[in-house]
Amino acid sequence: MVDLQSGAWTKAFKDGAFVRKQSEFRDVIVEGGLFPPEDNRYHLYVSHACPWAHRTLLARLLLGLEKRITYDVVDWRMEPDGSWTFNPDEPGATADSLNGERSLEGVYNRAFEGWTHSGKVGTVPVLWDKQLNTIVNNESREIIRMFDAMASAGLGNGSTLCPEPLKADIDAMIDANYESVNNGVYKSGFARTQSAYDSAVHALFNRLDELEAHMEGRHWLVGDGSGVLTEADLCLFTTLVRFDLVYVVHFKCNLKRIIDYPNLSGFLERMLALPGVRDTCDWHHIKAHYFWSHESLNPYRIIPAGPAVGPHSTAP
Ligand SMILES: N[C@@H](CCC(=O)N[C@@H](CS)C(=O)NCC(=O)O)C(=O)O
Repeated sequence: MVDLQSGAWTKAFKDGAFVRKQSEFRDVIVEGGLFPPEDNRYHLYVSHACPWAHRTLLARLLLGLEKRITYDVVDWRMEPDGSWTFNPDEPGATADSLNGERSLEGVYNRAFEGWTHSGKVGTVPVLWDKQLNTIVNNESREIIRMFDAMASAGLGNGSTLCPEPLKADIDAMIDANYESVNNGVYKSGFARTQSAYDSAVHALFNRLDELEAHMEGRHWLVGDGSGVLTEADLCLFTTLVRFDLVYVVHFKCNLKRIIDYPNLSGFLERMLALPGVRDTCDWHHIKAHYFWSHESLNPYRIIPAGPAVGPHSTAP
């Protein structure tokens, strides 16, 4: 769909409500398949700003796959048409060390001839196969599940983020949070009618209220007792950790802040205390990206000073 404001392919809307595009590459890493679990075969393209891409870096870290899967990071500036570029001069970003492309679109073109002319825009994360030189998958939820399969195949640190007996509960929790929370912040922010905004923002806070109650006495979202760390926690974390920093102001998600929810704040702190997790959070990339990239929401690209409180309060 062509965006009538910019003339470019950007976002799809239905009755003023933002509709997220489906990911196009949906192959799987599986033993005996075209893409088997193998050391140093797969490469991630991520943005540190992006909550979906952040999930994949967290799974890579927590499953002990850092030495098995390489990655590159795009610049935090997303162009008005939704495209990403590589900029090794930008702190925290890299060149495309694998394919030498200047933009992520170039990577998509390598996997899908004519991508540029297809009217589509390449999203992050991208999981690339260095052997067959193509994209395996560009859907975060599926990528983290495949990383678990790689870890189970003996490439990881022996842990799992998706224990078989909890799989149904994990999927149900991820599903329950997807439309209302993960996508809900975008639906609130990109809404083009009052009613689209109202319904997104209330669904979002209703679900956050439910999650706050659910987390009473628990450490993690799923599992008996205080729960066990799973994919469901990663998927919620990457949205919540951006919430007070960006979504409250930029996406008008301002009925409450995460810091106003004691149990959800505790959950954030617990996630951030896991070894290496804080290092996956680039507050500057996150904040600068949103306030700079969505010109229609913030035409002068002014980056707000706050918040003065919260885990990211040391952000410049
Ligand atoms: N469903 C995808 C969503 C990925 C996504 O939308 N990524 C955003 C960055 S946060 C992107 O690359 N957007 C570029 C665009 O839509 O043009 C996933 O979970 O992996």
